[in-house]
Amino acid sequence: MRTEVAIIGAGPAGLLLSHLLAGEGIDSVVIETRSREYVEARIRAGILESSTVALLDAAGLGERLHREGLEHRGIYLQWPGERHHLDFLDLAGCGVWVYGQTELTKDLGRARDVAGQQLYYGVTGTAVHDLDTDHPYVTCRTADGIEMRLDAEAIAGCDGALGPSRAAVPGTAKTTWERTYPYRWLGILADVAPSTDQLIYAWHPDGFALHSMRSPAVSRLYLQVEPDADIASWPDDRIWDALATRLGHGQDGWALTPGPIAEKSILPFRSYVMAPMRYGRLFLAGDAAHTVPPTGAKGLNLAVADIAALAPALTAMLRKNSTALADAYSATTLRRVWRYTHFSWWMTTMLHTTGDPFDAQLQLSQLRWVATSTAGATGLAENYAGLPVDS
Ligand code: RFL
Ligand code: PHB
Repeated sequence: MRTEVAIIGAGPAGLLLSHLLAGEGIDSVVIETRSREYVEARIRAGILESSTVALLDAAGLGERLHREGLEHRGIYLQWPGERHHLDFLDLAGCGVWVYGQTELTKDLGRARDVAGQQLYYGVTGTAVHDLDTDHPYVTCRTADGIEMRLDAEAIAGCDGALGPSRAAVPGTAKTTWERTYPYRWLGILADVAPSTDQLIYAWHPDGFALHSMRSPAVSRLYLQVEPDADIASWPDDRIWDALATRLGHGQDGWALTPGPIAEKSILPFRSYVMAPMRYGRLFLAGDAAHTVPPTGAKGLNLAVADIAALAPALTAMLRKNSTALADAYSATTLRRVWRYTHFSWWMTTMLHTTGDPFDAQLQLSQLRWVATSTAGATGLAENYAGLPVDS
């Protein structure tokens, strides 16, 4: 089979790329190792920056998001005895949107169906070939067991942190940076109305906690846990007790309402960047090229920002025979990647306890400054609510 762009991965990055390319009349084929049901049900990100929403609007993908998403002015930052509101709209001129990655993935999938996109779910054995030539190709086995060879002008590696694209770039052609953290998150989805109108990020001596949400009826909450924590040692009652303590149940009349837990899991937690984000005719985007810890709510937004740069670069390369944007893609994109890698690391190290009493005092001092100084609060707001997509 022949196409113009072979896209590996039907996560937000891969689906959005196929959508934007189709808008330019460029043909693509998307291959995905998981089933469509799995991809659309996978609970992950929940926060979209204004620039992400603006891009989705411009691409005709924002209708349900505006109808069902929740627009938030800011967040609460708290530590024992104190809760401060940071108003992003006042501080940085824009807010954020709560809209689950599951919903965005479904919207993208529907839009691709309407356009007649070729999407192959359930493929196995994906491999990329001849990347340093003008005729790269991808091979895999389809869900029906048919061996497929996909010849393309370019390959987009949108296959996340565990996909084959990263590994296909030879060690001599890339530099990687990595940071692991001595903790993980236990995340729950609960069928109960959120106990807050905006997200609460809480520092606590027992560990960090986050109160997020998905809708007026569904809450999403997280707890910092030991890196080797076992989900079996966290029965529902223990989770709700820890959340109540860390989020300040009873403080100034605030109450956390528990409810039935629909899903719980322990999440990976690390920073990773690979550069350049291109090798020959293979272009990497989203989690395939970089991973951030979720404390800054940046992963999905970064994936969208990568695609906002990659789609015009591939269009210019394939339609105008101009490689300037494609040649600049990695350097341009990595500026934002490093900004958000730093921001995610900064939020993470400010909010998670390490057991070291000196660290705790520094964190509390930093939190007080961020919450009470306009300069401090504006720095957090600009990074969290989002820098312009081309910065
Ligand atoms: P994805 O979503 O991982 O999609 C990659 C796809 O590639 C497929 N794949 C393959 N396909 C074909 N052949 C192969 N050999 C393949 N190997 C893998 C995979 O099955 C998958 O479908 O990457 P993409 O598109 O780059 O999107 C990135 C985002 O998913 C990710 O950054 C965010 O979810 C991160 N993230 C958050 N980001 C935010 O912006 N805001 C948040 O609030 C936020 N919260 C989160 C998060 C990530 C989390 N987890 C689980 C890591 C909360 C959590 C808990
Ligand atoms: C989420 O709602 O899943 C979420 C929100 C904010 C974060 C991380 C995850 O920083």
